[in-house]
Parts: sequence; C-alpha cells; structure tokens
Amino acid sequence: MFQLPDKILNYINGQFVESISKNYIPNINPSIGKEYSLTPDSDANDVKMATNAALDAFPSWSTLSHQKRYEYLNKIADLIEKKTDFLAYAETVDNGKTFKLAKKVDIPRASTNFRFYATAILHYYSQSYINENKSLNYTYKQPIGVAGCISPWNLPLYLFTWKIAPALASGCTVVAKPSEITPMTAYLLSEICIEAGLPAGVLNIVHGDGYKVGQSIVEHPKIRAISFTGGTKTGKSIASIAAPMFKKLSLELGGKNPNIIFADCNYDKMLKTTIQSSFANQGQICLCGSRIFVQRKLYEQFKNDFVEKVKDLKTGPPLEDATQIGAVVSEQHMNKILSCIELAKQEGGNILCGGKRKILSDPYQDGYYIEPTIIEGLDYKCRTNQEEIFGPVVTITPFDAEEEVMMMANAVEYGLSATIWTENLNRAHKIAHQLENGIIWINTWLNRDLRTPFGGMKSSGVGREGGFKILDFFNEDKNVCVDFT
Ligand code: TXE
Repeated sequence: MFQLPDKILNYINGQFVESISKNYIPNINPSIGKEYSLTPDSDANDVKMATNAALDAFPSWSTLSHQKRYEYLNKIADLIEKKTDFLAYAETVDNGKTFKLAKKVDIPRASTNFRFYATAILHYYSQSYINENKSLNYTYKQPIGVAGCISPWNLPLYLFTWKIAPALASGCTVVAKPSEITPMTAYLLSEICIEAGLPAGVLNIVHGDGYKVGQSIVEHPKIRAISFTGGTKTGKSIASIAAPMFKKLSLELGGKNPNIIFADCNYDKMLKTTIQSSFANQGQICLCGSRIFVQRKLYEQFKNDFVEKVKDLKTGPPLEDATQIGAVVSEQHMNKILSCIELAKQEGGNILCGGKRKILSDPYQDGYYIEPTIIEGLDYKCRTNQEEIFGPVVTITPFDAEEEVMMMANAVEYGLSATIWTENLNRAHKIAHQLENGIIWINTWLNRDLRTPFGGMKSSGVGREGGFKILDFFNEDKNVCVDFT
C-alpha cells in the first residue's frame, strides 16, 4: 500500500524541525495495537518559536490580496485531492476508521474545507451606513492576528482543516495542534503546504500533548483567538485560561444527541440512516445520535429490525473493504467505552447486541475493536443516558407523547445536534424550535451545507463555525465613521 514516516516533525517557519527537547512520543496504530511512528513531544518553547514565526509572517499575509490568498488555499485543496488515497490510508492507520470512510468522507471534506474558504473570502462583505447625508459608517474587517487552532482525534484532517482554512483565508496566521493520538495527516498537510509554496510562518504545526502544547497555545499572550474542538472538560479548562485574557473563543465540544423517531416516519429511510447516525466512525462523531427515542407503537418493530441489521455489521480490519466497523482510536478510549457498557448494565440496561471487545485473528488480535452495542431499558436520567460515551454504543427508549420525548431529549447538559423522523412537518418544525440543540436534522443526518452556522448550545460549546460566521470570528469588526457635512 503506502509507506508512512516512522518519525514526524514540527512544521515551524516553513521548515521541518524536531521539538527543542528532541523527545518523542509513540504513535500507535489502533487496528493492531502497536507503535508505528514517533511524534515530537513538544512544549511551551516550541509554541513560543512557532508563535514568533506566525507573528513575523502576519504583516505580509494579512495584507495579501484576497485573490492571492484564494490561490494558495485552492492549491492546497488541489494537492489534498490529488493525494486522497495516500491521505485516506494514513488516516485509517492513525485513527482506526475504515479506509472506505476516510476516502469517501474525511479526505474529500479536508479538500473542500480549503476550497470553500478559498472562495468564501472572495465573497466576504461588510456593512456600511449613510446617515442623513452627514456621515458614512463602514465596518472594516481586520484579521485578528495569530490564531490558535486545536483539534481532536475523531476526524483528524477533516476538523484540523475546518479550523485552519478559514483562519488563513481571513488573513490570520496560525499556530495549530492536532491531537497527539492522530497526528499523521496533519504532518502530511505540512508537506502539502510546502509543496503549495505557502509562505513561511503562515501556518505552523506543533505536535505534542494537550497540556504541554495545547495549553501553551491557549496561554500565549500573542495568540489572540482560540478555535478548539474536543471534550467539554477540556473546553472548560481552555475557557478558564482564555476568558481573563480576553481572547476570542470558538469551542465545539461534546454531545449526547437525541434521535427522535415517530411512528409516521419514512421507515426504511429512517432505519438505514439510524444505523449510520449510530455507528459511523465507530460512533466517534460528536454528531452521532446516541440516544434513540422511538414512539411506542413502532418500538418493538424498530427494536427487532435495528438489532438484526446491527448484528450484521462487520467489525474488522479497517483496510479491508468488507469492514463497516473499524477499530476505536486508542486502548484508553476502548477501555473507557467498555467501562461505560459495564455501567449501563449496573444501571439496569439490557444489552440487545454487542457489549464487548472483539478479538480478531492475527495480526489484528491486539487491535481495539468493540462490537456495535444497543442497550434498552434505561431511565432517561441515568448516567449512561446523560454522559458522552463517544463509541459504538446507543440506547433505545420508547415514548408516547411529544411533550414526553421533548422533555427527555432536552434533559441533558449537552445541546449539539438532534434528528427528528416524522412525515408530519408541522410537528417537525415545532419540535425543532423547542429542542435545545444547535443543529437539527429532519428526516436526514449529517446533511452538511458549509454555509450554515455549525455548533452547539449548553455544554456543547460557544460560538459557531461555518460560512461567514467563522470568518467573522477570525476578524475584528472596526467601525469607521467619516463626516461629510
Ligand atoms: O479530547 P480532548 P479527546 C469528546 C469525547 C472524548 C472526549 C475526550 O467524549 O472522549 O472529548 O477526547 C488538546 N488545553 N470528544 O481526548 O482531550 C488535545 O491534545 C489545550 C468530542 O480527543 O479534548 C487534542 O488536540 N488543549 C469532540 C484536543 O485538545 C488541550 C471530538 C482534543 O483533546 C488540553 C473528540 C488543554 N488542557 C472528543 N487538553 C467533538 N466535539 O467532536 C487536551 N488538549
């Protein structure tokens, strides 16, 4: 197949460099549970060096024409597209997701992220006001400076580029950190940036752990905006540091998303999509619908059909074409998910299928595989139905009236996304307006238009990514008033 580097480097000031400490952390391939590469174990000193490079590059990058910035980002999109198979292979080895999914979703979306923001900046506009022929007010969009972009391990290149592309398009320069659990495609992106001729210091990628590198980015006084996707607990820690420094914050955090199914739904489409929304990427997508609520008269039929189809899903080596459920991202995460399943049993849950680690044959016997798991019979208030599991685990719960399912759906600290299945569109819109979620899908799931605001409410985050919203985030609005009496 392809050859991946057995050691990756930081990308600072247009160069590949070791961390100053010259230490490395092992990078594990979750499909076989073995080390396959080394990642720089960077710290605050590397972040300082990267930030200085970004500061030096800011004056010329931020005053480059939109057309010129378009050309750089578009070139990067072209190169990602050209290397789709290699990048998909790298993502599969690093994350454990199926090659099919990486090739069909992750890598094409990474290219689209750059393409979308390359063109968005050409259409970005601002307001102006003439008042009683005395004065003109106009909004000058000023790039904020050096932006910090910190991303998670579940959709590594997809979410890494989802932050970097708009930041660069806005005229910001960037200090970025991918998850230390899945750093490979971020490293390959830096090779692409060099090939695209991106000027030195515009994008700097510092590898390492959340505390020594991630927190150093958040703490650095010259990094004026933080765009973060990851766990709610980490989001709280970042906010507690950034808020008193008056930094701009974009936080896309965890979710515990309801999937609400009414008896009048388009049954076949609902069932097919619900399998996807439950187990895509081994359930490691913040938008997965992990709490499934089914109107009582449909419950038994749905339960039987859903369990039967999920039992047929093939859990196996991610590179094999027949595989539908790959490996979860790490041994630590596998053990977290297995402990959540044990908790569900203690809380009175009935495991309808899955529920345990799957041991594959050699050479995959040490890989991190969990069978897709469906649990019924739990109270909506129990921990299993309140806490984010972030694995191939869903609960199913019957309901009678709309008021009851609305109450249960909203009875969590999270508010990221929700799915509603019904052919009664009056009911769908009424429920959509009452759900405490930032993203609502009606009779569909993960149906994305990049122009739309993306993000959650409550403990699912602060701010919105997507469209011009994120360009506003990376810019300061300056109002200029001209008197012409
Ligand atoms: O996220 P973390 P992880 C949820 C999911 C998962 C949990 C933890 O429940 O189990 O979050 O996942 C960096 N200051 N989601 O461990 O720890 C870290 O190095 C600054 C939902 O991936 O939040 C990584 O680059 N940075 C989420 C990034 O933050 C810090 C997707 C995310 O790490 C830091 C992934 C700190 N103190 C997990 N600590 C979603 N909403 O999509 C860590 N980091």
